[in-house]
Formats: sequence, C-alpha cells, structure tokens
Amino acid sequence: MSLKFPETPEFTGLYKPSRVETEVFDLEIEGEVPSAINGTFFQVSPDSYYPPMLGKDIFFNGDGLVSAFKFESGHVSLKRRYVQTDRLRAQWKERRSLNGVYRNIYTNDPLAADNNTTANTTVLFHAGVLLAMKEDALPYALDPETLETLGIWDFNGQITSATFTAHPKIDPDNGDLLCFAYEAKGDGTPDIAYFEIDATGKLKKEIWFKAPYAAMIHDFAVTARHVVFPLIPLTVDVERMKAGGQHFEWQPDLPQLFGILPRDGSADDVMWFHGPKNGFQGHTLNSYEEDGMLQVDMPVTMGNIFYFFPEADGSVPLPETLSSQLMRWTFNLNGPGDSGADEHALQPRPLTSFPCEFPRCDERFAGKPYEHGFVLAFDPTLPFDETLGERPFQFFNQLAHVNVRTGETDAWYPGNAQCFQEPIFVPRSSDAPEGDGYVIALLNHLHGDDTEVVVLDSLKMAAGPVARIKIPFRLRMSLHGNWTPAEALAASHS
Ligand code: V55
Ligand code: FE
Repeated sequence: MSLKFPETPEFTGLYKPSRVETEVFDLEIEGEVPSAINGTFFQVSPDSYYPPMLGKDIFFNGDGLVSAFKFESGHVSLKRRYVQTDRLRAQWKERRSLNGVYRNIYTNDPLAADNNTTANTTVLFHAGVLLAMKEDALPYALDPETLETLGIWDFNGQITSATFTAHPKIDPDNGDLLCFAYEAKGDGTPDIAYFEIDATGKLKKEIWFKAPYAAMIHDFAVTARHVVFPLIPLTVDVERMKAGGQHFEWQPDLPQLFGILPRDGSADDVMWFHGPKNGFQGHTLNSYEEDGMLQVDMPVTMGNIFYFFPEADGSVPLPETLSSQLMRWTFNLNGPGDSGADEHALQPRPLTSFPCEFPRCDERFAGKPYEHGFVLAFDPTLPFDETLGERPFQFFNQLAHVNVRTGETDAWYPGNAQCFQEPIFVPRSSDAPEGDGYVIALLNHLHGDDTEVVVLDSLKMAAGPVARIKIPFRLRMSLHGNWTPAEALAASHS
C-alpha cells in the first residue's frame, strides 16, 4: 500500500513533512551556548502525518508536532511529540488522512473525529501546562516535561468559546494570560470573546461582543488599558464551506478593520477603526499607549499573502508583487472616532524599509513603550542558490534586530541556501536592559537534511551565531514558539 506525499511545493523541500517523534539527549553543538540560557524553547510545526485525503492540502492543515529544546548549563536536548489530537488519533486508527479542506468539517470523512483542530500554530507554557493552540478550537494541554497530551483544554470548564487564539500574550507584570476567541460561537459567527486568565489558571475577565462580520483575527495586541483586534479581510461563509469551498475568502474591497476594547469596558465600549483596503495585517510586534495615543506595530502587506485563500474569482497576487513592511498604526482614543469613509482611512507609518515578518519583542516590555524588535527579514539582493528553483513560501534570509525608534538594524545573513523560522528573544538576565540578550531561531538548510538552532547575541547580530545546535534530521517549516525559563517550569512542579 502506497503512503506517499504529493510532489508539490506544499509537501517538498522546506515543506516536506518530518513526521519524526524522538528524543535526542545532548545535541551536537558548534560554538558555546551561554549557560545563562536556562530553560526550554517550545515550538510547534504543522506536520501532516498522512498524505492529504483530497490529494492536495495547505501547510496550515498539518498535524501539530511539538519540539522542546531544553537548554541547561550549555547543553541542549531535544524532545519531539505530536499533539495527540482526536483528529490525529482517528487517523492513526484508520492509517490514513480523514480530513479534507482546511477548517471545513463538511469535507471530512465520516470516520474523522468531531474535533477538527490540529493544535499546530503555537505552544506556550502557562499555569502548569503547555498549551498547544490553533485558532479554530480550544487548545490541547500537554505535559511540559514529557510532551504527553493531556487533552482538550477548557481551563477547567471556565472557557466556553468554540475557539481560542493561537496568539495569546502574557502580561509581564502578573503572568496573566491575555487571550481571545473569534468565530467564538462556531464557524462563521461574528462573535468575539476576550479573556484574562491569571497565573494560577483562574478566569478573571470575560467580555463578549460582535464584529460587523466574521473574518480572520489571527493575532492581536494588548496594552495597559486596551485590546486591539485586527480583522484581516479574509471572511467566512458557511454556505461556501458546505459546498466544499474554503473557510476563508479574500475580500479586496474590505478595509483592514480594527476593533478596540477597553480592558475595563464592555461590548458597548468597542470602537472600530479602518485602514486601507486590500491590505493584510500581519503579526503584532508590540503595542503601547502614550499620551492618549495607542500604537500598534506590525508588518503589513498590501495584498493577500495567503495564496491558498483566494478571492471569489480564484485570483491571488503574484508572490513577487507582495512585500510585508513593518508599520505603526496610531489610534487616537480621544479623537472624533472613525467616520468609516474611504478618504479617512488610517494610514500606517513605515518603521523600516525592508520586507519582514515573524516579529518578536522583549516580552518583559509587552504592551509597554519599547524600542527593540527581532524579525525575520528578506533581502532580495542577497545571493540565492538558483539551483533550488523558486524561493519557498515564507522565505526569509536574514535574522535582524531592529530599533523601532531609531530605525537602526543589525542583521545576519546565513548563506545562499538557508532560511529562518520565527525567532525568540531570551534576556541576558532578568534585569538586563531591554533587548539585551540572545536571539534563538531555527535555521533550515535547503540542500541538506540538517536543521540547526542558532543562538545569536542580540547586540552583535551581524557577527553571526555564538552557537549552532545541530539537529540530525530535517525539521519542516513551522510557525511559532515560546521560551519558558527553567525556574518557571520548576515552580509548576513543586
Ligand atoms: C495562520 C496559521 C494557521 C492558521 C491560521 O499564520 C492562520 C497564520 C498554522 O495554522 O490555521
Ligand atoms: Fe501566527
């Protein structure tokens, strides 16, 4: 019986499924891992276990495969386990894929599990468990030490939304989990819920409201007093889904919309702002409030970067016409509000001049005035090994430290056949100045089957890695991960 992935860009090269669950004690290391880096880098990749039932599929539909890189006294060890979702267990039982179109249960095999989530977008340790999250359902909880799947996580019955974001934030002042749900009452519902869950796992705050329409809200922003929900012009239509179509469709005539909720307010207090049409709000770098102005920094792309969610007529822009630029949106919370008129659309201001995505801040400054960011950047003028053919989706050839106040950039280019996955930032010590520490990222080698974890000094990016940690097999491209200091993990065991 054949079990073979399609030879398409979605399943080859950088996107070839790894499918490897393993444990490697003491990975090979070139250079020195500073012993100040003490904790675990948790990370998850959409990694399809079986070839797609429909013969084709999108990257976002892969089964969540979690990696834990444990840093301890200059050593690094790796554990990798799939999130044992209901969906994956049903597939293992039938020994084939049972799931059809991304986020469309109407296209699943009758033997597929009821819960359609792959838990594949990020992993974050909070209140004693490792949460594996995808925005289409509640998280799964994992044991942070063994990566064993504990089950679907409704926070001990406290969270009743149908969905849960894959981009929660941690309040640096108290460890609260600041999080939300969109399509919160199920597919196609315009309902949004905002939650705050304290460091012990107790629900502190829950606010429900409605958006004008159901659209993707992939990431969000939280400041001391407000929450910002960016609605990307990718809308949902259950009738289309029932006909076997995509969950999301690009709407070139809808603006980039923002709902702003006061953290101590209610549904009636939500303010709406709109930006230019046909634009894609990317991941949040950071956001803060100062003098009545709310600033949200994020890469923005003019056009639809998700080629797998086209417009109604099937059209998508050519990838080479798209470029995501780090932008600052400024919302005047005391102004006259948003007229909704096209000519009054908010215009974001560029913070840098080069394409970038996967931004991360020094999370001790999350939601506060800040100046340091870490991003994956793309410089098309740097050499690329043309024998590799087209550059893969989400190709970034630089790892950069950006000062958003001065515009200063310090970047490392690893070579002509390499590309990065999202970085994390680890402070040099708990009281180090903002942005002073280490940047850790996965580095894919497009020719070989060896992926590395690279560790750079955040103040000397151009000098390249202080350590290259060798993974003896290829990791698939991924989305997100987070750092957990060893003392936070230890505290939860006692
Ligand atoms: C994203 C990723 C997803 C998803 C929806 O990067 C949005 C954005 C990995 O899955 O389901
Ligand atoms: Fe994301």
